Amino acid sequence: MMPDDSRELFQRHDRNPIISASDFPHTVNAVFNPGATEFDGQTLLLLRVEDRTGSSSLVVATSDDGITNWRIDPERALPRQLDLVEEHWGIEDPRITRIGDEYFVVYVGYSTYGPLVLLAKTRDFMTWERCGVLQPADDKDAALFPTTFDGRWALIHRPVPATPDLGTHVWLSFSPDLHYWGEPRVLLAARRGSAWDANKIGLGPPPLLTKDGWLICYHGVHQTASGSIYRLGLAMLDQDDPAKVLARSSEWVLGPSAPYEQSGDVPGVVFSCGWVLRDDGDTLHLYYGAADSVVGVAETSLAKLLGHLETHPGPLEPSRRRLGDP
Ligand code: BMA
Repeated sequence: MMPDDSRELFQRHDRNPIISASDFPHTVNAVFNPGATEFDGQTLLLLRVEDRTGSSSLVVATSDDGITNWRIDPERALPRQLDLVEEHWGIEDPRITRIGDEYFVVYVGYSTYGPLVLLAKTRDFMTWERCGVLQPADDKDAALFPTTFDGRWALIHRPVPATPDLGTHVWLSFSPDLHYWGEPRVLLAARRGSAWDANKIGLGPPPLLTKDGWLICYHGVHQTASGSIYRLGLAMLDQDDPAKVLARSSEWVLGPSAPYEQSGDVPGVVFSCGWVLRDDGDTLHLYYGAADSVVGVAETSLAKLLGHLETHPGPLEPSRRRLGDP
């Protein structure tokens, strides 16, 4: 690992991009936005693989060290099911939550009615049980917590409102049975004005339990004259009450700057659906899609991320104070 800039919280691996379309045995358009977990002593990525028709499926790749020698296993895939309206145009952006010895994969189904949130379960990434729709269209960027809260499961998700001028925000909903979802509320509101996370945000990887609470990584979509910039920032939720936001960083912590993040199908995008905390309890590998084309990995220290949230606190809610107010 060569530090690319020691002032940065995340260090990109010098082997980046670690997986590209050219690593596949057959022709594909792009490989990006993987879910990530540890499985059977290896790092397992569930890659979003976009074929040359334009549709995506989810394919497993594994590595002993989480950085090199990725083995792509097309046999271990969750293929989109063309005959399902919910998956007709593909399946995208999986987030993996391990609960007991099952892996709950929350992913986006590109349905004929728009993108929606789907759940599938597996024990081995070979055989899958599809569990249906968790949130109707338009909704994406969703993940489950690995534990219940007062007997209720919790899902972070990102519906797109009919009035996007008022912002596109991150929501939290609860369920007694992973089937019926309710108690929806805004968890993180998109900031306004010049902020890096103004107007449109969405969850990145699943929440990670730390000594300070649930660590959240989310993306902010910054509009510029030449398109959108997708960057990542941090927030912290209360361990017992995930609806309570304890901290939210004022600054983004990873943004597109490397050549493979700046050129591709969608230049200017870093988009993460998965991270893995290593056995030392501090080394964290963040896997991300770069420019909607390839997969990168960036390393950081969990202690540093928690420290950053303390030293760079942002307002939890937009300020409503007016000039002249006391
Ligand atoms: C989001 C999702 C991601 C994609 C990103 C940038 O809306 O569709 O899959 O990486 O846009 O294009």
